[in-house]
Amino acid sequence: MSKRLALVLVTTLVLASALPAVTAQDDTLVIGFLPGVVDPFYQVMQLGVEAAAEDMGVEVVTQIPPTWGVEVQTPILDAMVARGDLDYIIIAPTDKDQMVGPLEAARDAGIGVITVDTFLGDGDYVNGPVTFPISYIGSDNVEGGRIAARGLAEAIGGEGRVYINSTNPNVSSVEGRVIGFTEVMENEYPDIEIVGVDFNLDDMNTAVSQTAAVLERVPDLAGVFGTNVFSAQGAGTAVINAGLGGEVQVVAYDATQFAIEQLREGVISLVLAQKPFDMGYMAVQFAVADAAGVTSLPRRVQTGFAIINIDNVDDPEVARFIYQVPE
Ligand code: T6T
Repeated sequence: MSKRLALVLVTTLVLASALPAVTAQDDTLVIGFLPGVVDPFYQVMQLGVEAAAEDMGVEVVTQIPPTWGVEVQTPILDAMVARGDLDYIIIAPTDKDQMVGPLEAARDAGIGVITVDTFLGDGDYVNGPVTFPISYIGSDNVEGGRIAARGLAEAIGGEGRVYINSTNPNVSSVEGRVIGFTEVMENEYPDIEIVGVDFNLDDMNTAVSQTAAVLERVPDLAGVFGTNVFSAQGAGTAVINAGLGGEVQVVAYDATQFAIEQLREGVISLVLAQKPFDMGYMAVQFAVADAAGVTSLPRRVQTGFAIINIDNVDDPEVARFIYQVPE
């Protein structure tokens, strides 16, 4: 064999061995991850998404809105769709109706939609008004609201006036929590009155001032339900600022470091930890399975809770669900 022919052969072999790698890279699934806002809950969810992406060899493009709301989330979604390279999008829609149109556009662009934490329509993707998403993976928030109500009722001895601080109407997660909480108080605790619900638009400072105003207006307030990270943090802070820690009981949805510290201080009596890591991890698994042709994925997956109180907070089986976010 001439030197020249040998060189051509070697070069061809080297190129050929490089080819499969190039092809494999082209076939890599690309998944967009668009949570609701920067907060510890979604940061833990991101850890789940990234862990699954690594385990399954897919690429993830993450965009996290700086503030909560349709007007912030929609342009980010549109830009992600416009990239043209996404196969799936994992999203926590910030409104159950207003995000339907933008996500239908994503679906029409060939992107599979998986909703996590919050759902579209009524969350029934089989028989409900919205059926195009592949699945909803998240908490049963109505049940979570019921658990919060029973916890607060017990903490205040089954009687008194209570108040709810929440984020926005029309967000499936917090809306469900308020529904479940109200249902239990009305049906099971005739001696408990809900004095009102305020919406802080997911802003902690607003939650602080709203709760402070209610503490002024209702001097015998017995308890507060903070329906998410910033609501509970704001409600707890207002109670502490008013010097009422331990007198006005707080129940917190979401297991942040703040909630756990205040549980230890006796300001917060119950903390509901959701399972955001599971939501993120499973959503990536679902995308991979869908891409592989799996047709029997459940259209709704409930990820459950860890219910944390002062008696079990140090149990490692419970404490593992406290939201641990990278520094
Ligand atoms: O409570 C979570 C999430 O479930 C909700 O939809 C929005 O608020 C959080 O992200 C906590 O801040």
